[in-house]
Amino acid sequence: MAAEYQLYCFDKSGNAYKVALMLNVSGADWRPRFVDFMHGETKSEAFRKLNPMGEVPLLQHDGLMLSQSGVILDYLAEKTGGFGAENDAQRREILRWILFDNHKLTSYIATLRFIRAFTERGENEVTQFFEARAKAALKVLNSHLQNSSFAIGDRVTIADFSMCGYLYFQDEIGIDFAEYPHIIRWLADIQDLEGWAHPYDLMPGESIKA
Ligand SMILES: N[C@@H](CCC(=O)N[C@@H](CS)C(=O)NCC(=O)O)C(=O)O
Repeated sequence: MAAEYQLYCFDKSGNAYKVALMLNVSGADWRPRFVDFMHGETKSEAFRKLNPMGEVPLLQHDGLMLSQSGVILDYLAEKTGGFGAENDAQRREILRWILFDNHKLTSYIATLRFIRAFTERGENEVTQFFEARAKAALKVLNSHLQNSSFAIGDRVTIADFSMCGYLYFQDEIGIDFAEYPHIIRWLADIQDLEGWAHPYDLMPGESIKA
């Protein structure tokens, strides 16, 4: 029987990981569908028919095809009843951190990591620029986590899943996380959740397809 949720993803995608992690720690019945990003599948006509934005994650559920990790996380919080807001103030806080993540944290870190880990471009003005922007965002998050166990208090929410998306790829980002001790503590706390797995173990890649 087909799994309830089908996630279009690949193992190098921290954006897809945000959703894969949510599905896994929620104990959802889900199955990954490998998207061969490294060989251009997201640019293909067939994929653009599924998602005109040409991106993973893409979640198929109940006749819907959802894109944008923040939207999918919000949808899953509603469907599973877990890791979402318990009141309006929390809903706004979750949205605030997800927007911060999409604009300032993931965007710079993901691009920096991509250039460093998957291209031969080497260090240049672009990597310098992205590194400075990434570090500024990490500093904001680190300061916040000094006084808060998780993004919005003592409870893990989808805002945490969004922001941690790329941060388990530390070796590939090329930034020393020792400067961000509260982020290290927070990542370890998320890692303690039942169902946590590293992106490379949770989603299919070139060698393991699903
Ligand atoms: N804001 C989007 C970002 C998604 C994104 O950048 N996905 C990348 C993989 S990590 C992608 O599929 N890129 C395809 C391409 O650029 O062709 C989200 O949160 O879902």
